[in-house]
Amino acid sequence: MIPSLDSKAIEHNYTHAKESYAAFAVDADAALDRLAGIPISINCWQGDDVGGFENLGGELTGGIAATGNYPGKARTADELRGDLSKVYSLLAGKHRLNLHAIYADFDGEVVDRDAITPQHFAQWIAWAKEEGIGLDFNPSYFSHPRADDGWTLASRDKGTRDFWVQHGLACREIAAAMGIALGTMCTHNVWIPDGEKDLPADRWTPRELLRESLDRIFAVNLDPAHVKDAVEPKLFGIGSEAYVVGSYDFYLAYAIENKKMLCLDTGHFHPTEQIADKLSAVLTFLDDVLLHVSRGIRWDSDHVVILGDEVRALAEEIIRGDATDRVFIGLDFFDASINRIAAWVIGARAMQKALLLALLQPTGMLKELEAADDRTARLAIMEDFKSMPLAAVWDFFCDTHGVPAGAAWLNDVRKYEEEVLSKRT
Ligand code: RNT
Ligand code: ZN
Repeated sequence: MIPSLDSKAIEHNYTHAKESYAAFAVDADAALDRLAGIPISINCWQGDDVGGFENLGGELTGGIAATGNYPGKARTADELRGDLSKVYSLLAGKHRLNLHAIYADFDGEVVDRDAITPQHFAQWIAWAKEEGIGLDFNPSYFSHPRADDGWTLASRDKGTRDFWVQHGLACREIAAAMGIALGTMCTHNVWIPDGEKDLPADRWTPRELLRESLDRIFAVNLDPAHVKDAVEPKLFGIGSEAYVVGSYDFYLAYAIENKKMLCLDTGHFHPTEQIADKLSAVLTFLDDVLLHVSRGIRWDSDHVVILGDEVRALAEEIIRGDATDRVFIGLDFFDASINRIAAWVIGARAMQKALLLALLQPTGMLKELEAADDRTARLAIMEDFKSMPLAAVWDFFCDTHGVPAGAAWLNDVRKYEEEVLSKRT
């Protein structure tokens, strides 16, 4: 059993921690109120290694990879929903679910990607209503015979492009239906794998084709209260090392010109490039941004998110820029080598902790020091706040929201593994 403090001890510790923060004019109660109101969109695809339920018999393609063979992955939509309910029960606050088109819940007849309708997501929508969570949505331009050569919206083949444009149109309708049914804006995020393994002779034509396909998909105006479109750039993928059609520059320009959201995935840039610095840059011109918080190790490996420098810097920028209503936070990782429920909980809690750390900083004081040219004190205080009693505040947050504090949530996950996951073969 993983130990944790009882509520009395947690409250006691919190009272003291609160005083430490108050000395710097940081209101810990207010920080917790704000934290509880920031939803994290949980990526459904961590639950089954980006498999989906179409049963096309193929493998995961598109230049992404889930490695590992930890037992117990979800085999059906019902199993995945069960697993996700467990996850939400271990997270403080109300969150969201990020679905991919390959998770359509076909009741009987399976249809191809260009023919999916909101009906195929009716069970997801009903379940989300019950859970009281919002949904986000992604078209799936991979793991499909029509994407086997690595080309979709930017394919030179008109038939292939038409098929995927149709998929895009279908997905926007589904996203809008989700937004309407649940009364909360659903993000619709376009990521395609199209690119070249080796030096292309023509970098221009595919980009013209992609622009044209995107224009066709976005031609229908939808109410932004229900759905907002995002485009997700990438530096490289497995098999598209030399050239990715939908690069950062391409999509940034497209998003600005077409008033779309930009989706920033922390694994999609040069390894030393930090996306925290990009928020204030792109949000000077764009209305909002979608995040795919991930963790790349040496490449876009999609490891489980942890409380590292990159995630902390990202949260700081969101809070310091007062941008919680302009930055939609989603997770994007898929690790098949550890318990998948635990992977979700670790990642989501790490994101929340990063936000809490940022909310507990004396941001006003730091900005004043900066304005007064006191960069010495700015650095000294920033550094000292790394070891302020975050854990005491975090435990209190969990405890008052009725979820296990510390790492004690793992006891629940182990029990679930024994009772549910281990029965899956
Ligand atoms: C791929 C992108 C994309 C996917 C998921 C499954 O590099 O990050 O967001 O990971 O949509
Ligand atoms: Zn992503």
